[in-house]
Amino acid sequence: MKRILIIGSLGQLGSEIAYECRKRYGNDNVVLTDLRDDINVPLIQGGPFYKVDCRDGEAVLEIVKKHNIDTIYHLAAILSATAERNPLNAWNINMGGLMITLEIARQMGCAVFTPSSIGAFGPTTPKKFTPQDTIQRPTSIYGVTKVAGELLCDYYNHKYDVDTRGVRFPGVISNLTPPGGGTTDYAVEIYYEAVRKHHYTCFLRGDTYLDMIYMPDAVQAAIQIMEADPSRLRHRNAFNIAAMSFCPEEQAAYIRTQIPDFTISYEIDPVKQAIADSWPDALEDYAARVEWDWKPKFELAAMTKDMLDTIRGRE
Ligand code: NAD
Ligand code: AKB
Repeated sequence: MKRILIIGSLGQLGSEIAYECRKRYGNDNVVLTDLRDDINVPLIQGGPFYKVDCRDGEAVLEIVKKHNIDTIYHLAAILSATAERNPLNAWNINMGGLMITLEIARQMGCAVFTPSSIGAFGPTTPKKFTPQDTIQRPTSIYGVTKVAGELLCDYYNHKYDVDTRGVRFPGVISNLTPPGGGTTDYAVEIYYEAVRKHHYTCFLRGDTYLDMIYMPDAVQAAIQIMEADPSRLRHRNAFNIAAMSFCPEEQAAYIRTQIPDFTISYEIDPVKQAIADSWPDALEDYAARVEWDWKPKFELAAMTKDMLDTIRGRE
């Protein structure tokens, strides 16, 4: 039985990985931490939870020892759009937190999952069918921390044999916890506004293609890679994973199949548009498919129906 620590557990990804891990491994075997404790009350009350800064190494080490943790999901981070407003803070949290996690994993023999992102690529990366191993010169501070994080995880694996694993997540679309300040947040907001107002004002251009993934597939990827046979993993960290690629115009067209009078207009945010323009249109994910059998279930039509049905059911 795994004993898991999830750092950054109340965020968009952390909250859903936490629910799934508690279902699979038992509530007491899944310990949660976050900087905040004012959301997701059922999660906080459903098992061990600590309000802790991920850079507080002593506090995190104590939790790892107390709960005999063997696997850490490190999910605390500042996302791309927020990071551009305060690069120093983004660097400190994204790199400081990861470094502490890897050091503790080295001392205590824990496995570590850390997500990278499509943000680890930049304008000189091939935009279409982006290969697993290719040019990585990102132009956002978020991307800089993601590339550095990928390298750091590789380093702790090569140098200290820490069992580090990870994926490059596309923009994650979900309906439990709101997204935390990224460039791809529009693709979540659009569904809420479609149900509430039948209209969405998008901050990206209508023809901006980006990779996206629906949360059930994202959670499956995070758990599946940690359970994968290590002897099959040629890449350990930063596997490209792809599920769907679309632009706001296409997403709006799919929404119209469910809400015929839905309309979209555009008020471009130049900072977010510049970030999106620097990212790939669509990744190639052959390595993940071959090395740990990655296979997403959701594409745009099925996700759109599920998102709209779920949000309508709650409104
Ligand atoms: P999020 O912003 O929704 O959640 C991050 C969580 O970390 C929040 O609950 C926040 O309170 C917590 N946190 C922030 N600073 C902290 C600190 N100093 N100490 C402890 N906790 C702190 O982010 P997310 O979308 O869940 O992303 C999780 C990871 O996945 C990040 O590494 C992110 O870069 C990566 N990722 C996310 C997406 C996406 O679309 N959501 C895509 C690619 C990669
Ligand atoms: C962001 O937009 O910052 C994230 C990501 C793709 O990493 N959603």
